[in-house]
Amino acid sequence: MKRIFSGIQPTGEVHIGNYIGAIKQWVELTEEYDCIFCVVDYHAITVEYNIEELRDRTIETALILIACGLTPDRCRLFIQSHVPEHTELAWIFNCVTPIGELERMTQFKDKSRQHRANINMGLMDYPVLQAADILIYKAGYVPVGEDQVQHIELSREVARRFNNRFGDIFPEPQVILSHAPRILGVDGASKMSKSMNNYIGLLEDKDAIWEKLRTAVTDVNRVRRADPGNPELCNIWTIHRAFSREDELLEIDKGCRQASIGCIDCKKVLFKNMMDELIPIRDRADSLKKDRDYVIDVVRKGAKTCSEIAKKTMEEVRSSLGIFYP
Ligand code: AQP
Repeated sequence: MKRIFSGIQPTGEVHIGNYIGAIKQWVELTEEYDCIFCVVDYHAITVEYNIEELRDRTIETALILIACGLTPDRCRLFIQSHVPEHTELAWIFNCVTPIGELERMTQFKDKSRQHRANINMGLMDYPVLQAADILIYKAGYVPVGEDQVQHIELSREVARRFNNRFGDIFPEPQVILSHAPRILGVDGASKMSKSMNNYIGLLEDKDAIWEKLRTAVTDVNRVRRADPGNPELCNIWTIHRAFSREDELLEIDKGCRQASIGCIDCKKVLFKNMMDELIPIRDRADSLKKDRDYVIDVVRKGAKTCSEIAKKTMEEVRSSLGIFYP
């Protein structure tokens, strides 16, 4: 069975960009692939963070993934730091990765601008650790949002360089993009992001979600209700496509272009469909919150089975490198 790996950072509240850009697709892919999903806590410490919050966010993120459908009967789910071979392999990959490749990564440039006082080595090395996360399991496919595509290309490059120098050990992983690879924030300007105040949280309450949706930027050229709109220029439309039925989408597309419906009418349909999908997730998350031991048990078992694979890969890697390891 073909293997998939993907991860999510516990840097903040999981939002609908993460959900429709990645997690929803992860759940679908468990039908066809051998799936490994991970809460990547070591990635989260590359920027300033609150120590107590990281602990809570890590287990909360795992809990949300389970509530979304990534249950232990469908996939392996664990926390990155519980399988230390990830960082061990990252060190080895550092030795085949030119610094220039890392300096040109868009995320590194963006995060360096956002965190001028803390441009640390980990921030630059982020994609190398990501390559190790994927390749330690020899995963051939990585479902991610558009923002991560450049990093996966670098993982391919790392695998190629390693294989050329030390022998054919790693596959060159391929990206699987979802149908909603880039969701903008409610500001309609930049990517919906945990670290920006522009997101709709997956577990936010109904009123808060409606308030954010109601005021979210749509097609900026549609100033008055009587102006025809263009769904292709509207961020709400990209979210609609992930939550609404085909017949509803056709009707809204037509109504928007002919100005027979307004943005609020369109948002009301989206809100209803979003809630229909998100409320069962919230209900499952609420029950899991009452049984944190279950969540801890899931990630512990996930780490145990992933460790077995990771240890095997590291044996191969050390042997091919010429490391003395009796
Ligand atoms: N706005 C988005 N649209 C589509 N996909 C997205 N993803 C994130 N934001 C969007 C995808 O979600 C997965 C997990 O994301 P992550 O937490 O590992 O990475 P991130 O890109 O750093 O997420 P954020 O929310 O933007 O966090 P911060 O603010 O900490 O940088 C990935 O597959 C990602 O592509």
